[in-house]
This record gives sequence, C-alpha cells and structure tokens, in this order.
Amino acid sequence: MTTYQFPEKFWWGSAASGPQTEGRIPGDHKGDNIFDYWFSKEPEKFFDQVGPEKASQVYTKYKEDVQLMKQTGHNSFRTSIQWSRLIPDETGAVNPQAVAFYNSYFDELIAHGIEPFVNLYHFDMPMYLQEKGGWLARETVEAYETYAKTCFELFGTKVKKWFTHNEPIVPVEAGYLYRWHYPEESDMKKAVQVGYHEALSSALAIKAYHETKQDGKIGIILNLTPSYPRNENDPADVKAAQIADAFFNRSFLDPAVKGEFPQELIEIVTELEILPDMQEEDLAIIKNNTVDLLGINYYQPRRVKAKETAVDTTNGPMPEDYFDNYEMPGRKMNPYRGWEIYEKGIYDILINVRDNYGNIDCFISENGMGVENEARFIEADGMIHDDYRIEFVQEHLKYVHQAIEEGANCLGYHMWTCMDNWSWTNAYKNRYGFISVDLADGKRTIKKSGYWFKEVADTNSFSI
Ligand code: BGP
Repeated sequence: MTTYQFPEKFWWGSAASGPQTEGRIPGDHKGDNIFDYWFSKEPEKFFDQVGPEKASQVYTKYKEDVQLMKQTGHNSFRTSIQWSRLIPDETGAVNPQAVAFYNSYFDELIAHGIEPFVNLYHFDMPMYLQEKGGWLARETVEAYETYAKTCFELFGTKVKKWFTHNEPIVPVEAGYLYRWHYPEESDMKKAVQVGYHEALSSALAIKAYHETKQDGKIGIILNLTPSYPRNENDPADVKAAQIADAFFNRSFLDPAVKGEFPQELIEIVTELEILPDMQEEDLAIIKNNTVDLLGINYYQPRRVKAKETAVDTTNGPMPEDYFDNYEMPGRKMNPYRGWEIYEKGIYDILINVRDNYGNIDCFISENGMGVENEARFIEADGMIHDDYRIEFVQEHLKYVHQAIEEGANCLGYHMWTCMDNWSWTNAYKNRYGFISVDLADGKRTIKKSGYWFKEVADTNSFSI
C-alpha cells in the first residue's frame, strides 16, 4: 500500500458557479443573462428543457449547502458572482438583495472554516450588454472593469482569492466558433475580438485589484488541454499540436502569466487579417498586470495530427484549418460526456507550468467526471455508490502528487463539483457532484465520493 501525503494547508474543496447553482426566485431582482434569455426563447436546446432558473436553488438553500460542504471535507470552495444579479440593468445600479445574499453566503462559508474563492465571470454575460455586442464591444470591457471594482469594494474584506474569468476560451469557442452557446455564431474574426477583450478585461481587473491594496490574490481559471501529437517523431504532427496549443491554451495562458500573446497566434491572425481592434495602451496594460495565481481546470487532453482533410471554407477561417483532431485508437473515454480520460495530462500541465511559466502559484481548480442517470447506483443505504468517481479523482490525484514531489507549485485540488448542478445546454444530464440533488424536491444526499473526499481532506492524504 502506498500513502500519498499532500503538503500542509493544501486546499481541498470544489468549484461551482453562480449561474449553474443559484436559481431564481420572484422578487430577487436578478437581470437576465444570455442563458436566461436563450432558454426563454429556445428551451428545446436544453436537455429535458430544464433552464437556469431552476438550478439547485442555492440562492435560498446556501446555509444547508455550506453544512454539506463541511461534511464533505471542504476547506475552500469556489463560486462566481452573477454579474446580472449584482448589476441587473444598464443603469449600473447595484442590487441590494444581491449584496445581502453574497455577503451572507461568504460569511456562512467563512464561519464554517471554508475559504470562499470568488470568480467574476463564468460565461454569464448580462443581456443588456450582449445587446450591445457582449465581448465584441469595448463598452463591455469598461462595464466589466466597473463591475470588478464594485465586487472588490463590496466583498474585498472577506474574499481573499479572486478570479477574473473562468475558462475564457469557452465564450470564444462556444459563442463565436462552434455555435454551442448563444449567440451561436461561427466567425473567427469575431472570436479573436472576443478573446482579446476578455484578456484585456482580465488585466484591467487585476490592475484594479492591486490598486485597492487589499491583502489577497487575484488570478484566472483556465481549462488547459495538453495538446499531444499523433506521432511525436513526425514534425508535421508536432507542428499541428503546437498550433492547437497556441489557439486553445497559450491564447490565454501566455497573456495571463507572461503578459504577452503567443507569437504563433499573432502571425496567424495577422496573416488572416483578423487582428482585433485595439487601443494604444492595451498591450502595456496586459504586459503589466499578470496574475498572482493560476487555476487549472483539467478534464481531457487534445490529440492532434497534421491536416489531412480538405480545409472547409464555408464559414471563413477556423482553427481547424491548421490541424486535424486525432481519435487515438484505444483511448479511455467517459462515455457520457464523450471526453477522453487521460490522468497523466494533469501532471504534464503542472510540469509545463513549473518549467515554462515561472512555477507560479497554481492549483487544480476543476477536475471531475460527469455521469448520466446516477440513480441506478443507489444502494440499500439510499446513497449513490459512485466508485467510478472515487477512482477518477484518485488516479488524477496520484499525478498531482507526483508533480508536487517533482517541484510543481500546486497548492490545492478542487473537484467539479460540490452538488450536482445545471450544466449549460446539458442542464442536469451529466451529474458531477459529491452530493446528489433530487430535481423534484431539491433534496441533497451525500454520495459515497463525498465521504471518501472528507477522509482525504481530513488526513491530507490517501492510501491505496
Ligand atoms: C467546465 C465549466 C463548468 C462545468 C464543467 C463540466 O468547462 O467551467 O462550468 O460545466 O466544465 O462541463 P459540462 O457541464 O459541459 O459537462
């Protein structure tokens, strides 16, 4: 039997987001974000037609939920403030009910010894800004800066870990390349503008936070997908993997940590004549305001081969003009989400950050396994026996442990997610939580993995 012991004060917990958990109640004065709006127009695009207003009703149940977090070993927990709850309309007025809710939620966490990690943007563009172009518009960057400053002022005495964005590549991919999320466009010029404005907004929020002189840290959360070539000895495959890495990882990792966009990307975007609209001082703002802390979300790797298929020009240029995705034979898959499970990827990311990103303070901010219809795993004790999830987390943690042994500066591990929550267009299809939620009555029940995780967190170790 081997014991995997983690460093002292390791952050154990989970992550969630406002739009995926809070839900809405009449009179809460929350404004619509793009998901509220999209669901009201096209509910059939969401699994079982379940919308974000339902979510897990954390808005009213947070006190009960914090108790459950305690029972599952959390010493830290991430959620996000919903921009459209705090600032519901274009007047810019702050919603006092939102302030009261977040204050009470964060106080409750702190009172139970759970440090709140707070993210500012988790895909939830307020509708009044989307109508003006969302991240395409400079006005949104300005509005975001004001929103960020408001959050630091309101909650900065209790929140000491801030994040500017969660997975900023997702609004780029989902909204402006592959039509997964509203506004369902596919236009690389727009995608570049959106990504650029997100990166700039992140730097502006970091600048504003540092100027407050509050004694916390501010970072960004990125979903990193290590990019592996089909054949490591084939220069064309290797080149293709490097380009995919520049598009999907370094596009945000480099500006966030090094203050610069990758040269490969600048060359491609220049050649395609789709450079974003910029203002003179922007690049200096990005250069001078890098993150204190990096959150890494890891779910799956990306496997790539040299372009073999014909370039599809229907929608203009696309990242896939430069590489083909590669379905490696025999790879292990999560059949529900259709994502490859490759545990060593988490180690490769941490070693890359150690070697190429100054070994900056980082942590695993999401990792997890979505499974459909978990009710079939309920046993006589009334609990979901999610041994597959325990194994998933354990196998990833082994690699996190190894990376730490080899000098990676990884400070914690957060699972996605605490309680089963509403996942964008998949709604409640795939369940990720340590704790199940009965959609009919909102009842929460800790799963076997929740008890297992508590043991790991309490002993700061596991043995197998
Ligand atoms: C990440 C997001 C989360 C969460 C998770 C699971 O990309 O940050 O919000 O949803 O993935 O993915 P999904 O819900 O799409 O299955």
